[in-house]
Amino acid sequence: MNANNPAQVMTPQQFEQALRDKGAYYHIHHPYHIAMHNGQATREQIQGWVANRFYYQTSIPLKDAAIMANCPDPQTRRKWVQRILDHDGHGDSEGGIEAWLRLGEAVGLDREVLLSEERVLPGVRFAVDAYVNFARRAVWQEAACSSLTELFAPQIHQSRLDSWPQHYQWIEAEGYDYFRGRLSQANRDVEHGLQLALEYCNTAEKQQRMLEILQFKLDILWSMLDAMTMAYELNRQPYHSVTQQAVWHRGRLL
Ligand code: AHQ
Repeated sequence: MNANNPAQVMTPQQFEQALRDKGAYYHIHHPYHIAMHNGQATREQIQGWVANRFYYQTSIPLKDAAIMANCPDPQTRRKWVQRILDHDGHGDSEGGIEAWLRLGEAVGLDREVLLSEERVLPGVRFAVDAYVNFARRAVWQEAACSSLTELFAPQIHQSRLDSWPQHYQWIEAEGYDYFRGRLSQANRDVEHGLQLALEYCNTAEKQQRMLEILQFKLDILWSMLDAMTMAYELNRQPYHSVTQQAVWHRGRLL
């Protein structure tokens, strides 16, 4: 069995299993997510999560556009463009960013609070910007396959739909539209992403590097929740020892 021997190339089945095994480090296992799932999150912790994750959501189309800008293959681009449309909207479909703004309103945050990015913590911004900048600079196949954390996403969206409505009666039901929409979109994304990964990673070196890239993306998702834990659970937001004001930078500088 060469799945555990980095020097030898894995079969596509073994490589897919090695990618799926990375699910052990998915942010569904982060204490912040577990607390939200178990109904132990406060209104402030939920609002903080929604406002910070909005920065991730609005960065996804920039990430996907960067991948398209680096991809010379029309067949791939015509599929990948759907990801941008899923978020930005198209025709009479409002898109995921608009749906997330409605999630914001459902948890008691005005659209302007999300759009202003005033609540975005530095650690969240740095993690998300690392993802966008990786996509701008990386070989397009590597950037495309870094989206494969979505192998584990349908489960996390479903877990919210299964638990939040009963735990958080104060959240308006319209807010859950985003998670419902992602169930099918994530599955479609993964089908394409997995096909790209299995085609592109045809050597042991490429397979090991792709596993490292997937870990990088898992680290991004985990680190976002670490920043939120510091701020909203431990009350140690940046500069808390100097001021209770939110003095960190807000602009998208990169
Ligand atoms: O809502 C999410 C989303 O639109 C995307 C796009 C995709 C990518 O291109 O990296 N990843 C992703 C994810 C979304 N939601 C996260 C969540 O926990 O709600 C999960 C995340 C992912 O697994 O990468």
